[in-house]
Amino acid sequence: CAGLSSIKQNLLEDSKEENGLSNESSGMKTCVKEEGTDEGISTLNLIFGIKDPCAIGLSTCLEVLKKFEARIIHLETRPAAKWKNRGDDLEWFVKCDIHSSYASMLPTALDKVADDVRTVTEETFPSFPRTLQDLDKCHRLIFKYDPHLNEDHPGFGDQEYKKRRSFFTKLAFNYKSGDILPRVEYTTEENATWKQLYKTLHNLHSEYACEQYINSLQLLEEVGIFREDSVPQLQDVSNFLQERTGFTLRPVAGLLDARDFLACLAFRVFPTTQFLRHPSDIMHSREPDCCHEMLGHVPMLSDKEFAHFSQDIGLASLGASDGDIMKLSSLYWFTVEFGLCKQKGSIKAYGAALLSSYGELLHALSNKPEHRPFDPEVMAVQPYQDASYQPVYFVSENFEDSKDKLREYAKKMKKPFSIRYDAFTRSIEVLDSL
Ligand code: HBI
Ligand code: FE
Repeated sequence: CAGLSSIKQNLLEDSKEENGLSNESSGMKTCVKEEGTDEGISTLNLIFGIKDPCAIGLSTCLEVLKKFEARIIHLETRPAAKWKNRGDDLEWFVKCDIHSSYASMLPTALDKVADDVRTVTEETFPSFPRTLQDLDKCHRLIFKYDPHLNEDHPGFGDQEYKKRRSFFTKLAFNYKSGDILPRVEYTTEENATWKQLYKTLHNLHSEYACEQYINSLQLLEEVGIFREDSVPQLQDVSNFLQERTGFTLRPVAGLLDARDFLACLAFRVFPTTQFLRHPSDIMHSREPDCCHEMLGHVPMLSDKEFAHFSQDIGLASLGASDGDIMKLSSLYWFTVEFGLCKQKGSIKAYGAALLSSYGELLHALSNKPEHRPFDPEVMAVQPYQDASYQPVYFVSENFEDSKDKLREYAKKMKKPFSIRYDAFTRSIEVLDSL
């Protein structure tokens, strides 16, 4: 590193000049917090890589901080986020107090001698769950199709049905992460609803469902978890999935807020409704019910590639802006709910909303709607509707290809931090944050 010091020193002088700090008596006085007052002092959180991995690289950066009379509160070396693509795999995090009038200059000056300088503030991203227990707080519901509130709901005038729904709502709200999933004694009527839908859809699946779905469904039947006569129990299904892909279920009272819903996916947790649709409209349900979860989502969640893909949407959602949550919701919609894929020269369904809906499955695979190639940029902004059949569906080449494309898309989402999922502890590690 010989000679580097003087080169960097020159850079530093340049930056000082550009910033109007040409000499030590530039008028910038002490930045140390005065006792009892925060006036004029800003706290900066800086993250940067050093151009040279030897110690002098860091000391050059610290020189800049010294010139600006920054008071270092915290200095840390840590692994750089993998996707940053820097040669060096370490980066530095500095928290410092600096006179407010120079707060914007310091990152610019540092940028001359360091790599990829970023400032992080506490307000720049929404908070998100980091552990399985935190998911207990991800329970904001959307009351769009609630039988108690929505006159169009087929159960609106049915007091018995509404009482039963309140029972399921309580079950979901009382559940805490780590609890055994509550077993439900389903009524004869509920089991009859399940049976009718099960039999009807079964005939279609062999022709229209993707092979991953068909294989999983067969396995679920073989082990006795899926049976024509009785609604499957969440605990049994959750155990089944956990052994295959690590996904587990947790009960939910209805349609969750998109941010909360997607956050669960990041932990390979699938929020699952336990109630059944109203018996007056068995072939159709505007809200997710247990039939939709079991016949739509569960078989696909036991496929490794698909599980990975689903978790990736969830991970991308953590700390994302509201705009990006909308885009990820749209992506979720056109894949996990309404996705089609190519298989052995024909197009098959893997989306849960299709696989659990007799009418839309036939519509999606007919020549009426438009079939477009899988492209996250397009899917993220494609308007969608939940009141009638989709006019457009997107067709994946395969799940691996879709996963890679989704990852590329997620990388471009602006976040002031990066995250890693620790599968052993089922928790999220946050890098670059405070
Ligand atoms: N909530 N319970 C539940 N099930 C879903 O499939 C679901 C949800 N909330 C939002 C949602 N799906 C999507 O439309 C996206 O907004 C993520
Ligand atoms: Fe769904």
